[in-house]
Amino acid sequence: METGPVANALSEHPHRRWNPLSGEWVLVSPHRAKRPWQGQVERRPAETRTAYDPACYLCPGNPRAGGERNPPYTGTFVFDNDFAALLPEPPRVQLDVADLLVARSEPGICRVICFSPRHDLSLPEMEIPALRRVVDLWTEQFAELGGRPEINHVQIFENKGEVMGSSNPHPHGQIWAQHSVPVIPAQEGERQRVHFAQHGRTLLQDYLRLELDREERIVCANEGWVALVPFWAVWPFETLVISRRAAPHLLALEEPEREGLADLLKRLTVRYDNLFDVSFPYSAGLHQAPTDGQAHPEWHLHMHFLPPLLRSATVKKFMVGYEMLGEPQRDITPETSAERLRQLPESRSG
Ligand code: H2U
Ligand code: ZN
Repeated sequence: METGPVANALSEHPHRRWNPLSGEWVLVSPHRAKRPWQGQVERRPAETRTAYDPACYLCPGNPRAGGERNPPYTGTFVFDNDFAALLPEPPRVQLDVADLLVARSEPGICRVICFSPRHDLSLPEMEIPALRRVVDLWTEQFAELGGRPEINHVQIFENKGEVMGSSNPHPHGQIWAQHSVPVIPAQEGERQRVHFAQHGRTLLQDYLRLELDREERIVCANEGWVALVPFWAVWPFETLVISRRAAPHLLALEEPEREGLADLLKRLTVRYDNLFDVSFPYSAGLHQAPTDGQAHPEWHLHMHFLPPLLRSATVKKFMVGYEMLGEPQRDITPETSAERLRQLPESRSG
């Protein structure tokens, strides 16, 4: 644990923290968290949610916007996105003008995954066996899409809540699989490659050991997984879910680890819902090794939760001004956020 003047600086005074996964810095301004806040406190609204919505394009048996009809599915359900951002065979483009006008065609596949036939549930409201089916679906999709020769990266993610641009409350996520490794996983891959080459252990193995020693940023954990607020978190209640054992992707997980991921997802997302007593919005996603046919021992599978809420159900963090032009900044320290999340119950309140 950091002690003395260092601890004091980290909890009280402006400083920058290094993100070893991305290679970028974040500005932390703890003294600003002391400014007064007189906003209202909202309660979870009395919701009128039904298990089946005849107008929902994700509910079983319903027609989608693209014209197809969903089967009467009873577990999870996956389909090709009717409005896919990536297409399997786009016309080939290669533009290189004076190293200034540069473009490439990008083949890919976009899918939508329904977590449950129930329109009125979200991950924290689902039972662990149902969450386990979601983990299995992610694994199968990673294997299938990543197994295609033209696909080198599979991004599995969820946008939850209107503020995150989610188009429908029906529990669902997306998969974008493509030829190139996108910018953020590519940065993380490079940082992990350098660390592994120097130390012979994954970056997140070494980082997790430091966090388990210190305990101050851990939110919850089980035998296979740890959820913590990373030292370099940008979003107020950002968390990182790390496998205790270094595995490059879902396919390398053992049976108890798959079960453990379902358990940890439940416990973490229930805590989130209890934080401001609302269905807690976030973007979340898995980061895994590229599917380029290489072994990637440097890659350590993990999941990011990036939630925008700051002080209540309606006060959210904006990445504007200095953050658009300079670098990310936060007021409340990651240690304070972890402490708050840690103290919340893992059963649903309200
Ligand atoms: P978001 O809620 O994260 O936007 O994801 C929903 C996705 O579902 C979105 O990418 C797709 C949208 O293109 N979609 C279909 O493929 N078919 C539909 O009938 C409606 C929405
Ligand atoms: Zn629905």
